[in-house]
Amino acid sequence: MDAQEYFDTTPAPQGVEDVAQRVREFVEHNQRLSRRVVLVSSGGTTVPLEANTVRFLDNFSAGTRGAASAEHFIASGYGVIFLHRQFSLEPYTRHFTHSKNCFLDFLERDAAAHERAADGGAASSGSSAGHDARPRRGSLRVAERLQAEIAEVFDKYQAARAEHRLLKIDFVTVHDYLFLLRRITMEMSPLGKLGMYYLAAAVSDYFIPQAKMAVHKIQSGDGALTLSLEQVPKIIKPLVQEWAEHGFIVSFKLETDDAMLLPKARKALERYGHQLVIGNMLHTRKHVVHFISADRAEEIRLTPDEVAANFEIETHIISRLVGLHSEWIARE
Ligand code: 9Z3
Repeated sequence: MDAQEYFDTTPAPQGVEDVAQRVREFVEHNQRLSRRVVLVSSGGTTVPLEANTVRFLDNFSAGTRGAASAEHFIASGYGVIFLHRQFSLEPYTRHFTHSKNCFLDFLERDAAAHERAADGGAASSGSSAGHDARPRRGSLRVAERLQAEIAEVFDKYQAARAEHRLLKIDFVTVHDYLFLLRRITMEMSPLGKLGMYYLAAAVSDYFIPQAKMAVHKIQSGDGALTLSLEQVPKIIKPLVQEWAEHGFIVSFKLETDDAMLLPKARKALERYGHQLVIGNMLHTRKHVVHFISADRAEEIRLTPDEVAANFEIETHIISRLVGLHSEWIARE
């Protein structure tokens, strides 16, 4: 089915109009400041097998690419609309949330404050109650060994908040994603060339249309389960041709077979006629990506030293994209 038929036959998820309102305000705010705005999509989409969903299929993606890219876009002066899978990695918090340590490991007792308070308390004993500023015995603080690291991220996070540079919107299913993508890009269209669309989410290629989906939990007594899935409509087409026709549109192509990557990336570019496809392989995606556009192909690869230092390839990706976006804006 094509995109129009999909939207006509699939019930819209709740809350899309609330999101549209928030995006409109965000876009207007950034326009007043003549800021560029980028939509970053991130994380995997689920495909429900039942309307009352017990089972679903999922697409691989931790959200690292999207969350890291969002931070680098903000550092480069952009406003970022971060459309992400619920509970996947998010800008700033990503440095701490999905680690093997839980957040309690980041804390320690503030023994010094406790002693200071105890001293102060002794000196002023007998004074009237009610103004006791002593921290309770449970006073906690960020562990000494993490102070510098957390402070650095905290400052960037606070600045992004204070400058209203980040709007976060989450999705779970491929349906949420498609409806939100359509609505958000339409609200972004007044940005014209100042808008960028950076589609890093791992979007399912297959789904079960509403009319063919089981309403209740599929019962397990009948032996093997055979599923028939249909193709998700190619959403980049209306995105490029209708919803964001003046924007700078970057899609990602993910493959696991080396021989497929560049041909498939080129094919996507030809089919949709957008500005750039970034090709990446599942197992090397953190170290090498390919930029494929109509007039050039270039590789971005971390050096061995950068790999050893855990350097983020998104730093290079975003700085290159900011340059390409500037060229796009300057073009007649
Ligand atoms: C990507 O290729 C992303 O770079 C990754 C990032 C999902 C690999 P992580 O989130 O991984 O950092 O763990 N995203 C696009 C994947 C995709 O579904 N592309 C479609 C395709 O390949 C086209 S829209 O056909």
